[in-house]
Amino acid sequence: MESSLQKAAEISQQHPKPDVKFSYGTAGFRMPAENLDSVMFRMGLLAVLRSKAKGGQVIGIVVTASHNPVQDNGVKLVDPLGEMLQPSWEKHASNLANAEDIVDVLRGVLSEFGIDWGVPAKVFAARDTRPSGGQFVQALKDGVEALGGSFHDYGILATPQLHYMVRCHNTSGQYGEATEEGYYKKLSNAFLDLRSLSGKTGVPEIKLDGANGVGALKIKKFAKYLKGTLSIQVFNDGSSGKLNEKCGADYVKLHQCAPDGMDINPGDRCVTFDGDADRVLYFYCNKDGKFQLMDGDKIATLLVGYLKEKLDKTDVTLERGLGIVQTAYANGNSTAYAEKTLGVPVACAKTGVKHVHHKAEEFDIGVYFEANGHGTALFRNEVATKMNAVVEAEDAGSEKSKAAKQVLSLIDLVNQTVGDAASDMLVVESILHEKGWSLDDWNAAYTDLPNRQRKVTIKDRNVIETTDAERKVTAPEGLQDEIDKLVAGYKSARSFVRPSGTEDVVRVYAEADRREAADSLALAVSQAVYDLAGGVGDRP
Ligand code: G16
Repeated sequence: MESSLQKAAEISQQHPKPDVKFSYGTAGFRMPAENLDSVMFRMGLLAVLRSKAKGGQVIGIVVTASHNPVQDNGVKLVDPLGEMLQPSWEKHASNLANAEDIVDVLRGVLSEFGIDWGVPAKVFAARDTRPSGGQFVQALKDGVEALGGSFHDYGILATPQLHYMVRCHNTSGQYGEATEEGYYKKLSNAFLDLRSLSGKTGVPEIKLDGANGVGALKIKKFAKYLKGTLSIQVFNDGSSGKLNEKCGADYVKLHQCAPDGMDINPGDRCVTFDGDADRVLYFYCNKDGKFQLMDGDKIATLLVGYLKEKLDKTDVTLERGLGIVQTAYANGNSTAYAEKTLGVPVACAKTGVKHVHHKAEEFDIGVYFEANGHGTALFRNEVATKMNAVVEAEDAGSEKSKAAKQVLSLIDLVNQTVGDAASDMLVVESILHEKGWSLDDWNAAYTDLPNRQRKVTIKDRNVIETTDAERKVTAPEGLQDEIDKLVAGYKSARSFVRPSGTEDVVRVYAEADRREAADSLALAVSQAVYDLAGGVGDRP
């Protein structure tokens, strides 16, 4: 062990640490690519320790900065069932990234978790389409191999595909085959089953904004497995535009407009992925030419409504039930719709998949979606067991049996490891197709309260401290009072601010009864943040 640690220290000289303070944020480390080489090498080292600590199961590493601009990059670790790295390890990731003496930190982790050095370690890695990705995968490999771990490079994958590979491998193929083809086969088979169970015909046409990222490449491959059941026209496929520039799910959500590079007519069914294809949103222009966004809240409520309908048909009862998990960004009307109209409990967690995912595990079926389009559904094994029992007990042609089969196919269509734009899109398409709904029909379920998000740059975003699932500010002093005062001046209004964990900004969210009110509240709160928390650059 000691010689491996010393070897790692030696090789780390080839990956010198810049004078930067690193912190494992909402989705790992994220910043301008030029600062990240040493972090990559060190995350390779940490992944080896994590794999050993988990009895030799595979640990995943994704090199991506998702929705950030192309000059950024990032890295995050993936735990054995494809979920985000256990939060208690994040501080070790940050310590290792910042360490002058890496051996000291590695020894500390080994002893804190009583890690057995003799356990062989395995790491899977993949990256998005950023130009800096290739060299970073090499740095990861250097780290993994310096500590004697085995390394498998999947090349370019959508982030949720790598999460999927990790789970498949660690469940010995029970979850699926750990190959790209295996992923397409499992999900497309489930989609085709849902199609035939629906008894409906027709080929919906989709216009997809691929954010000039990996999702555009992968959806073209995926489409071939769908056997002509869906027509997907891909825009922003990376052939000319820049990654995430004026396109992609983050842009569409933030600006509440269609992306550049897309040709849209009223009524077209439009979809947007983010840069690494773990978020998806739908949008369209209605007959009056007004832009309509179907965000993560709309997707979650569509899915939960569908599941509830199917569960009711099967008469199956679930001890922990069906629930939905949202964050502070969820539109107030979506929460009311879920609770009052659908009759489904809603839990609130802090922003970040790592928080919402764990909250969703408390239900038998936990559907989580962030308003930005990042989400999935988690199904406990009992759900499939109960559905299989219904299928066995009931006549094959009965409504009960059909509903149970539909739930079973849906379980296979969902990538339960993390939000997955392609899988989520196929879930939405299955539901819309079965119901015979257009986006207008779906949108009519409830009307969003007008809302606005803004970003404010301040000297040090860490001066903003929050509580109550990030809905209230505790520092700097006086900021929450100011927000409360501003909110009181508007009808049906709500606003909160929090430091981003992926960008060097403070995020501001506001909603109110009217568009102008939401915009003006968001502006006023942004100005308060700028004034009271050390704004830099132009005042909003
Ligand atoms: C990541 C996380 C999401 C989070 C988003 C923004 O998404 O996975 O859970 O909502 O960052 O986080 P923040 O507001 O802290 O910047 P992605 O798609 O960028 O990986």
